[in-house]
Amino acid sequence: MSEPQLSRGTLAHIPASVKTPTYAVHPEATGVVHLGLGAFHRAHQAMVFDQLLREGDSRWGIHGVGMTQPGLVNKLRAQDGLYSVRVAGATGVEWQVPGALWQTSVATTERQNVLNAIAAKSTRWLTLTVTEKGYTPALAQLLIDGLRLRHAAALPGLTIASCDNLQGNGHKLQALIHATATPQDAALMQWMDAHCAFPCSMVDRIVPAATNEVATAAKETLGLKDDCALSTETFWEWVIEDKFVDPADGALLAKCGVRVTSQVHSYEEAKLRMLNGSHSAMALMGAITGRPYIASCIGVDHIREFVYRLMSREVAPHLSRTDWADYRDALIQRFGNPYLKHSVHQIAMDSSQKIPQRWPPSILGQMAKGQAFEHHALAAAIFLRYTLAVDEQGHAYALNDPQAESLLAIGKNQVTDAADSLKALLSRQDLWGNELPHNTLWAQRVAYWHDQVIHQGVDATVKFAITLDA
Ligand code: CS2
Repeated sequence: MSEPQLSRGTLAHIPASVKTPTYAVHPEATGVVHLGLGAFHRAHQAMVFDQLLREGDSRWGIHGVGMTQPGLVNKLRAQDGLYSVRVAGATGVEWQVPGALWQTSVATTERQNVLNAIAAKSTRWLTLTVTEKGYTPALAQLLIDGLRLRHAAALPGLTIASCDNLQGNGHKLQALIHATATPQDAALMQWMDAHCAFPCSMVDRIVPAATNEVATAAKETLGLKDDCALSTETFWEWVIEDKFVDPADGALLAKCGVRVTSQVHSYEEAKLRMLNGSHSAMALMGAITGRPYIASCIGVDHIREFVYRLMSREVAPHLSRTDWADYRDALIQRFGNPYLKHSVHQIAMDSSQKIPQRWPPSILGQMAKGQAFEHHALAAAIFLRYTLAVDEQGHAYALNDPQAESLLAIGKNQVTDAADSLKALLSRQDLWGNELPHNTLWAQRVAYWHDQVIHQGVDATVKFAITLDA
């Protein structure tokens, strides 16, 4: 006999200690189309929408769209859109099965389903977590085609909330749609600007990719097999600009703990530079030194001190968020959460798309004030070392990045010809912006640290860096 598996039909077998959905499901009347059905959405926004559904507001069921891979969508379909989430932190461990995912599609193979969902009468919101590299004309075209159907049917506009780790994500998405639209779309664009809202938003929760360990723990806890189980931390934050097609949505979200404000910018910049900036630095260090998880990196005294100094000395002075010291201390705690097996290679993935948001604003801020930027210069040197694609023990790893080919070409001779590699890396405006590639002091400091990293190794160099009064 096959093992009993999580589904709507087996929900009743789950122990009462696990929070399960209690509301009716209406797959034909989803209110939210979500693009990018990764772990993050399922353990963050889908849980906020689950809360709204629990409170009796049936307009928040999700039509979840996997952008390319049918694998996960198939697994979710086999479980009627259900999956369990282990929420773990200093206060303990809880399990929950959110029930907001009512429909699923795959954008590449079921494009028409996605367009129909965007143009469905019940749809009110469209949310996106398609990752930094997902902001392509193909994404914009999908939205244009869906909105065209919606416009033709004389339906109301949508609140379209980009939730990716990009500064000003709402503006970026709206601009991308405009840049992709053709002159024939002029009337549609006018309607979109007048009737749809593009709030900027900052989302935060550490949600590692699913692991076998979580699947095993889920089975023990639920008494059912769950092929889509996730693990996350207790902390979550969603800050969204007060800009909705239906203004009443702001109060509804706020009641669930979402911060609705006109000041998203300060939360975005703090999160991208403090959390994500430290994440990228640690992930690259971990990849090179052979430490598999973020918790294994922050658990090392000199790495923790490096991250503390990076945030305090080089990031914080340029933030508009004034409670940064508490934010920093909370982040260091969160990074150490032993339940989160957050792979350094998962975070190092797509570094070419992530670093531009995470590091250059702080480096430029320090330069403008005549202050040192040694920690970021060392992080940049470590990034170059990472492109060697082999760790300090000699184990090769893959560079999973849309720029992998060019990065590997830049990095391969860095031990024998460091100057050439440094020049090729630091001249790239796609990584560093317009100013840094022309800054000779920046180039000198990265070269200095790169030489240390190559000859002394990452750990010895980081240990040395934290003794400097920079
Ligand atoms: C991470 C983020 O993978 C990454 O690049 O830095 O996914 C991070 O875990 C989230 O932004 C936390 O909210």
